[in-house]
Amino acid sequence: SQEAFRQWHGDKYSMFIHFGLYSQLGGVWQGKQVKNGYSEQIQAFAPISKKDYEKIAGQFNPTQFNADSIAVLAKKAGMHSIILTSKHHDGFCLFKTATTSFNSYDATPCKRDFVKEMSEAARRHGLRFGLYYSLIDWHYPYASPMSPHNADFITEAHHAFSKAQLKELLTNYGKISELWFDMGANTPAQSKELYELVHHYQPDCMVSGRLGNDQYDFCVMADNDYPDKTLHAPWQSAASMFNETWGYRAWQDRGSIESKVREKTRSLINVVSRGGNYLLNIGPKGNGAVVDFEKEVLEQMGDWLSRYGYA
Ligand code: FUL
Repeated sequence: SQEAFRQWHGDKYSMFIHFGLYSQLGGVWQGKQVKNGYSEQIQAFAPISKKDYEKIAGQFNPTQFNADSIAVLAKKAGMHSIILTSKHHDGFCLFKTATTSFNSYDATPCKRDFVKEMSEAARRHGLRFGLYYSLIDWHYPYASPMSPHNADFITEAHHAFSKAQLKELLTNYGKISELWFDMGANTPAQSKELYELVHHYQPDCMVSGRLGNDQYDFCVMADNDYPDKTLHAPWQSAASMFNETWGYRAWQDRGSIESKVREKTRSLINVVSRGGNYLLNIGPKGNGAVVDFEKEVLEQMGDWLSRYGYA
């Protein structure tokens, strides 16, 4: 609806969070830095067998993950909503689900539902809350072994699984501001069905263009990209702190805080002034702590925004 669009567009600047089992590896496998791809996809790039990867869940206990302090950080940064990875390509779910035991509640010692924690904290601090959801899940054939690009098609079983998960996500966690589908090779009928399913449960939830087949409420630019002129259709630019990864990378060369603040503030201005929404990512560590560098960058950007009356 117009109202849903108006609200979503009003967010302008939001926080993306890539967090999952991969955060625990920090871009390192068996003592080696895995350099050939995003660290959130380390399972495919290292590569790591399913069995070994699943073992990581047995040690997943992010005692430093504090949803309230993340929400406070987003507020300080001048952001208006938070989008959390409910499930990335590895298929590990950050929510308690009946569809698979490979989730942060059932497969880990911590027994936590991070979607619940983050959704509640966001609302407590006056922020809207949305979900990233990958349509690729490496537990399904043809969506293996690695990137979106070699997923040939989504099987009916996989599609049914996604529908069941989406129903949970859209009915158990209150209002979801946007569903950030990440690309899979849906058929037109599958995309349409998922688009309708989202709006059936939550009519005002904005759906990202990566659902495919022209079923969307807003377009998402290529990773870290934005157009050089004003676009009149609803659009969003998703940006990582460091272009090479979204998930935590322990060995990342971060450069100076000052130049990062300048770079990201410039992107924010370019995006928003051209009519887009800017979604800036953080990749917390495996123990759940926000990386100090990222925290500092967001706080300084927030200071700048409030100095000019925007936050
Ligand atoms: C991409 C994914 O493949 C990356 O891992 C990341 O999640 C980015 C935001 O979207 O398509």
